[in-house]
Amino acid sequence: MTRTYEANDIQVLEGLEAVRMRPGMYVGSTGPRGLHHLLWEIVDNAIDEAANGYASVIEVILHKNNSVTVIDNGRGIPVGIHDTMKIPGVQVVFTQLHAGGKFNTKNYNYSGGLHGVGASVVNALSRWLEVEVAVDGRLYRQRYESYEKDGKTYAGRPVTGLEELGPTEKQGTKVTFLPDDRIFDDIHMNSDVIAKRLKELAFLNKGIKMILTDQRSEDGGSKSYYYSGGLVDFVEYLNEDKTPIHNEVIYFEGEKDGILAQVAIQYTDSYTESIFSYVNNIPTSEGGTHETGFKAALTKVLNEYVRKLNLYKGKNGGLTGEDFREGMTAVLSVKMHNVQFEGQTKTKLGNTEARTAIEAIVSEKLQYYLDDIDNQEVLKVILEKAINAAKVREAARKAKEITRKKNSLEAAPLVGKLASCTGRDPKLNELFLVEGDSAGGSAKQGRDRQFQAILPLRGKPLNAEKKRLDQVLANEEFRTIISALGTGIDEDFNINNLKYDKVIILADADQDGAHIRAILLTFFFRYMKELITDGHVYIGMPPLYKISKGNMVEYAYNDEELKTKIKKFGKGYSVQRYKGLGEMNPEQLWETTMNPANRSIVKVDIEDAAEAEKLVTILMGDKIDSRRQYITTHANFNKKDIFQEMGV
Ligand code: TTJ
Repeated sequence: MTRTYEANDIQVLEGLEAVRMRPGMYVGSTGPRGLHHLLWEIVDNAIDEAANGYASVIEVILHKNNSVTVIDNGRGIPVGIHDTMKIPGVQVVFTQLHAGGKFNTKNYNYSGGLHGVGASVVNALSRWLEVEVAVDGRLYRQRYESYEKDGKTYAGRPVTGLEELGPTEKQGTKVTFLPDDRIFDDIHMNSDVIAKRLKELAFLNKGIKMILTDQRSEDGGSKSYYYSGGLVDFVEYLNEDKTPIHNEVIYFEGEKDGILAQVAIQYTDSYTESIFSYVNNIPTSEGGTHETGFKAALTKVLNEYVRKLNLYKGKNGGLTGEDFREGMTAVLSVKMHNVQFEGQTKTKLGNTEARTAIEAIVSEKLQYYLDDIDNQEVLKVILEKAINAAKVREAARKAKEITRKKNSLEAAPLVGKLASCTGRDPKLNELFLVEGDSAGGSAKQGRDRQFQAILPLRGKPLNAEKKRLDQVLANEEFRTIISALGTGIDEDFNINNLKYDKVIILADADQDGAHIRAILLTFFFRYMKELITDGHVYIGMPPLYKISKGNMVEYAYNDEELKTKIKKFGKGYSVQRYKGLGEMNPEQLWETTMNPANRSIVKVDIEDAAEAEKLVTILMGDKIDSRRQYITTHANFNKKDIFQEMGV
């Protein structure tokens, strides 16, 4: 037996004047939020009709006099006489407080806005409201008004009966109301706010066309929103300016214990997570039990793959939830009854049953999706991204631990390799990061110890294909650099504690040297950005050639210079090509590379942080093509020198 929804199904609890006495209790406030709540309340009803498959178009019209119309093409509110009330169903809907569709499993009704109060509250807080219902080829209309008479307040009183206007081709419900300026501070609704919400509703309810017409605007134009892909379109929209790492948006939906969940996910190459969650189309910005369930399932399912495929051998067991959510954009839309909202702004779902239901749905459906032979590539990129996140996190944690122990570190043997300077004014001091122990030794001997400190970096650990930052951070050399600089890193970074005005990277002019420079710069970019933006980082430029004739010695820093100098020397010269810093004795190193009077150093300056990030990503990324591309397009002459032999 199919059950139809009739006038009798509308439950009746009580009457209306109370709403005008305490409007805040029903719509939150008499400010803009409360005002717009009137509209959401009406729109929710139309959305329900559409969500049940009976309406496909919802139109909102903002009129010049600040009245608002909402139209749907659904079945129409019942016009039949209610059994106990003895008035038309539509009149019950607009005049009886808490009247609404009775809950049963046949007629889903998740309506309920923030306060779940219904159309009668809108009527009570309006100067007038008119409803037109087109049903079974007949058009009906009723008008309600709120007014004062003989010192008494009348709220949302019918001023006409339910009139039958005649035949119609149409079907659906049309409600127009004028918010009461005796209640609300300002009755002018904001078209942008409404457009944003209608768009959101169109994303959340696929296939429903939402139209907004603002007759108050100059062009009086209409905007419309329609997304056949629903949440999938939503996620694609959210990721519009990002770079997805898999093409297809992951989508699944499910139901458990009367709780429905729809989920859309796509990962991008970014490092942030953005989860947008909704309950009954209401944004839950503070999250809540449904989000907790979603996250728990995601972590559990993905960790199972990591374990099964034996992909990660982290010290502290599996990957964390955050690892799996790095770069994730997700929309979670839940439909359920008896919602309880909590939190500061009442935008946090409190129902405990939502956590278990959503966790069960997501566990099952996500695993099903990722087991699919067609989705193995998606699975792979997600796991790779998460494992990388875990490694970076682990390394960053280690590095931070070190800086936290900064004081003990300064005296510790770690810095033993550092030959510090005697001068105590950081503004005059320089720190040379020198590739290799032998060059480091020469630099120590050749330097001016008053203001020049030397930190030799052992070439090997840095050279050995340690491209990835997480591995780099775990490196002892970096811990030494961090404590030598004194600044701390990442969020603990404080430029005021910098012990050197210039940090000069001194590496060979070969591929290994270029690699070390890139790794160091990347490290600074990512964890000590200000060090670069404040102009403290330099690249030292050792000469490439030594030209001598008798006791005349000159140095050339590039091929051009070599040609000029050779010309100058005439016949009988000899040229030595330096293969590395280590070939220079301390005096030569001082003369050519360290002495401020002769040396040429290049300041590393990247204008904006965004570009710097890009540089880091490209330099550290695996995409050889984009690395080459980047360096060709962006590197100026000096920077080209820096990167010339990075192996790209
Ligand atoms: C009730 O049962 C019979 C078929 O229609 C059901 C119903 O109430 N549908 C409905 C209500 N469609 N649209 C509405 C509605 C639309 C607006 C704009 C405002 C309100 C209060 C209800």
